[in-house]
Amino acid sequence: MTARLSRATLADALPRPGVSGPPLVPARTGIVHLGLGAFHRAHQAVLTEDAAAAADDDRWGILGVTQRSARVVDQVAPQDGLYGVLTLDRDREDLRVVAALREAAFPGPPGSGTARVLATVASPDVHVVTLTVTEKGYRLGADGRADLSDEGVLADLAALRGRSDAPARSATGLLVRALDRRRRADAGPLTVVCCDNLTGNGRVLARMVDDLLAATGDDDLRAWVAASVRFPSTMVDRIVPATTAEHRERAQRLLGLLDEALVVGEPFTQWVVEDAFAGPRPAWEKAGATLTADVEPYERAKLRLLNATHSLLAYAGALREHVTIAQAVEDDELRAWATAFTDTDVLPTLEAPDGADLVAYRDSLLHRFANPATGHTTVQVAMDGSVKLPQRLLGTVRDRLAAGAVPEHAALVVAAWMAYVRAASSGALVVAGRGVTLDDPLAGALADAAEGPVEGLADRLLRVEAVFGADLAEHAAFRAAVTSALRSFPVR
Ligand code: CS2
Repeated sequence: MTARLSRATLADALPRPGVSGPPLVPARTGIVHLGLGAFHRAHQAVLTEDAAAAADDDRWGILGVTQRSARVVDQVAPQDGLYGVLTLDRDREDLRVVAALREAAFPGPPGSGTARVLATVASPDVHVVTLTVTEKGYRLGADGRADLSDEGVLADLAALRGRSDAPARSATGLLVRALDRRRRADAGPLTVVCCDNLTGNGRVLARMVDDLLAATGDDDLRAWVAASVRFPSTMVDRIVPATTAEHRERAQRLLGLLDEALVVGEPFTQWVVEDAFAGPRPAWEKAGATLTADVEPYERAKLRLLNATHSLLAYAGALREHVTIAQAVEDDELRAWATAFTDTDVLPTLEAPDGADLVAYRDSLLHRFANPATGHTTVQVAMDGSVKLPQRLLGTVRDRLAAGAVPEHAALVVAAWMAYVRAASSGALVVAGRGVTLDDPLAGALADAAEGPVEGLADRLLRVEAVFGADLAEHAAFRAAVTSALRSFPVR
């Protein structure tokens, strides 16, 4: 039987061709990360380790906090926190073993994960909290503010008032409880770095935290957070598909060890971080990150070009039974739709970040999407459309409408999502012989709106205010554009 990856087995296994080991093993935990999914492990954790190694600074180990289950904790704990990142390109595969994750915790019941997270954020060694909890993890209300009716958030606010270590029920609730603990421990200023695909992610998170603090009525805590906690915005980018059994076998061939916590990524990585920190941080610029005063042009370009085009390829691709994004981008018609969408509707809404060439960026995206090696699936990207589209697509729609243009290509993306919702929620969607169901936090409401006569489908879905707000359903020309774009899809 193959041995499992751990500090002891790794020391015996290296060196091996195609494998690199951790350049530095952190001696302390300096970062708490909420949302220990594959993306964090393939992105910020790697850059943090590179930065720490480049600066020979061993303070930046990570406590990774999972959200929904203890699965990742169970995967990494027997491996001493070590895991591999398998980078896949058309003609290249390499594996890197990362040691940045010093600890992992699950805050849910049973167990004392929450107590551990609160105590760690209250440690003076910790200077940064990062988050990748996905769009739905923030429980944003339709107005972009904290949803104060959410039961998980309410339970966390009650725990904050009672100063209890009860298991956390929401990411933002856990965060404000941790901020309270830090203030009471007098552990000093803190920087909270949102790394999710939200427009103006730092500002959005700062406002949500403030909404939650206002609801607690604790004015001292609210004032301390305003004075001592910074929320820089960031743009994060790396395509990280779900790890499959085949990926694990490839990694095992390279490493000679079994890695249950393996993650996979494309070769490209980018991180642009607003340089507005309340205290020390890893020297991420030494690892290739861009530290800048203004992240928003980068973020907007990435969300509107990369993520929105990804969604178009995912919905339209799955409806044509393309299993992977790479297959979807090889479909001439879909590729033409993607290009028309970016060129006609998205590019006019963007301002190029310093010295960037957005047309070249758009071309590079299609090349990245066409990488067949990662096996990134259309159904994975199609998940959670109701919370993704407002962030990546509807800003483009609103900007174009405000400029007096009818964004027909963006309407086609909306229509692709609607056709997907209809097919997936009615059991009619089959990709590679497998039935696909609708995986979305609003699945129930979307299925209700999608049911019924095909005519009227666009109107019914446009009236889902949590997605489209109150304005878009009222816009006759946009409604007509979506209705007409729906004809490009097989809607039954
Ligand atoms: C994708 C993103 O699943 C999705 O919604 O669009 O995860 C995308 O792969 C990353 O944002 C790339 O940086």
